Order: sequence, then structure tokens, then C-alpha cells
Amino acid sequence: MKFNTKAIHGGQENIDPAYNSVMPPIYQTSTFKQDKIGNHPEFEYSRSGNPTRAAFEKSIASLENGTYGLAFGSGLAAIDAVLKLLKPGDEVVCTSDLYGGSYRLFTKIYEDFGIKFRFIDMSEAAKIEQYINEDTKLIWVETPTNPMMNIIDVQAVAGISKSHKILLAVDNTFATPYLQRPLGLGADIVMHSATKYLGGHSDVVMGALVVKEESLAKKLYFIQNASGAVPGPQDCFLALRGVKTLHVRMQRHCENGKSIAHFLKSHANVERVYWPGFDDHPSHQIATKQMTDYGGMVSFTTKKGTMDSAVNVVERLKVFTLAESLGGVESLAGHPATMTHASIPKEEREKTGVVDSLIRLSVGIEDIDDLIADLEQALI
Ligand code: P1T
Repeated sequence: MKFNTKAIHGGQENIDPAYNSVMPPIYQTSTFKQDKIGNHPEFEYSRSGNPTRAAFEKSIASLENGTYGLAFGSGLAAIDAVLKLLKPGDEVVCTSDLYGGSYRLFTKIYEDFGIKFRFIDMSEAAKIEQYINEDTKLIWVETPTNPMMNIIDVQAVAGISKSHKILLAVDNTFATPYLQRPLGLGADIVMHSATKYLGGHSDVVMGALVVKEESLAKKLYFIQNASGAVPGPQDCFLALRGVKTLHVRMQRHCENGKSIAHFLKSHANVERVYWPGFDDHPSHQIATKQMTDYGGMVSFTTKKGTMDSAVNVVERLKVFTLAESLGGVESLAGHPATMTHASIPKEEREKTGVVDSLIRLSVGIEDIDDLIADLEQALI
């Protein structure tokens, strides 16, 4: 089955054995009747499993070309489940430029449990080797990175993780399986904030993991059930409904993202535009190799280079909404330094390019003329 067909039908066989409904029913129940003691039905308690959740989990597993999908109450809950595979003394090598909430979870929660995180620039995969030692158990990659749009060569990193028998997890939130499928490039775990493009309508907070290997799936399922950060059935229904249009939405996000990246690049009041589709983006070739298009996320700095100049632009926007998050049908604008990446100390975030004049756009699927006119009037 090809991707566009899978987005609608992947993993959805026999979703309603009771009435053959075409869309999965929302099984809004915490528990399921058991016929007799010791005779465990497929679903017995909704933390352990729920049919609506299973429909979403099978869908995302199918889209990522994985075998097992696991849904969580948020993207961070999904990351948290991966980190629970580790023990005190273990080390994680991760991208230095990543979502501020991931950084906060790593440094403010897991460092206290004795896990060490090495934040490094992974633009040259070979350089990762020097940060690996016998305690390294996980490599955490975000690509494209949030918000600097750096691209990490997943296949090259997988070569290193495999040679050291270390798990490789890829946060695929920005790209989605429409643009890149990390398991096929050698990753062990794919992670999503389903709050973003998968859900696609800014109406649900959810996360997901997808793996291929059964023993890893069993460990993660144990954590999912034992820790219990699961989404409710209604949220799973919404996320699944979103996934069914992922391919058409992503196509438009990419088209609009490209037009806006080019518009910004030629604008006198813009200093620098970060978008992997440009020939002069430092990892353009890797992006072209591992992604089928360049996505709908675009970051840029103002020519004036000040906090005020960026704040003025985002506050003047009318079609773009000033808000956290990304990946919905509507265009959003954010100011990473004070919003999504505020939990990263200023010196740390500035090293990766998250300066006060940086603006991040999640380009939606509105008419491109209205989006460009909005930016034009805001960039005065
Ligand atoms: O918000 P939540 O569903 O918990 O997902 C966390 C997360 C994980 N990974 C990436 C790459 C993300 O971008 C996010 C959430 N990001 C935002 C809310 C944001 O505006 O960047």
C-alpha cells in the first residue's frame, strides 16, 4: 500500500467487529467486562489498552513502516517513556538544538535521577563518536530541529548507534512520516508530538512512539502501562481523524512553506532565513536525501537583530496567530526565546542560534497570497 492510501486505511482492518462502522467508534470506557477470572480479553482496562487507542496506534505504526505503535498523553510523555528505558549512570547523546521542553525534561528531571545528557552539534555525524563511551545507551535526534531547522543524517547516525549497540530515537514531529521515515534509515524508535502535524487541527495534545523490534516494543508497552501516561479515547479518535488527511495537508504545508521561505529571503527587513530547501542551507543535501520535501516550518531573524524588532513583527501579524505549537491547518508565529525555548539558558540557546530576534513560523494551509500579504504588512 502506498503512503496516501495507508494514511486512510493503514492498520484499520476490522476496526469495529460489532457494527462494521467505517470510522472507529470512540470507546469511552475505562474498563471492559470479563467473562470469568483468568480469561483475559483483548481489552480489559483502558490504561492497558483501548480499541480507539489501538486504532490510532496501528495507523501510526503503519505510516512509519513500523510494527508497534504506542500512544501517550503528550509528546513529552512519549519521550519520558523512552527515557524510562535507562538507569542511573547511563548517558544520552542528543542534539544541542531541540525543543525546549525536551531539554527541560532531560536536564531538570532526568539529570536528577543520575542520567547524563551530552548536547552536541550532530551536523557532522562522525563527530558523535567522541562523545560515546561504555555508559552511552541512547542517541536522541531531532530532525529538522526545533527551531533552527538543522538536519541530521539519520542513516549516518544509525551506522554509529548500531556499531556501539546503542538505541537511536528520532523525534519525527517536524517532518512527519509523510516526509521521512526514520525506522527505514536505521532508527530504533520514532517519536511524535501528535499534537502537531499528525493531529493537524490544534485540538488535541498527544504523543506516540513507533518501533519495529518486538522486545523493545514489549519494554515500552510495559512502561506505557506501568506509568500510565495514556491518552483518552476521544483524543485518539481526533488524532486518527487528523492522520487521514496528513498527506494532503503536508503537501500544502510544504508548498506554502517554500513560498514563504523565498519571500522572506528576499525581504529587506529579514536578516537570515532557516529552511532546509535552500541550496545554501548547510544540510540541504542530507535533507534532499532523507526527506521527500522540506516541510512547512520556517524560522528567520530580523535585520535589526533586536528582541523588540521580532516582538513587533509577531504582534503585527493578523492571519498568523501568535501561539505556541505548530503543525495545525492555521498558520502560527512564535518567538522561541520567550516561548518554546525559554527554559533553555540564554547562553546555551544563543550558541545554537536561538537569538532574541528569531521568529518561528508554522506555515498553515491558508491561501498563500493572504499569508504573504500578512507578513508583508508586519515586516515594515
Ligand atoms: O507538546 P507535546 O505534545 O508534549 O510535544 C512536545 C514536543 C516534542 N518534540 C518536538 C519537536 C516538539 O516541537 C514538541 C512540542 N513543541 C511545541 C509545543 C512547540 O511549539 O515547539
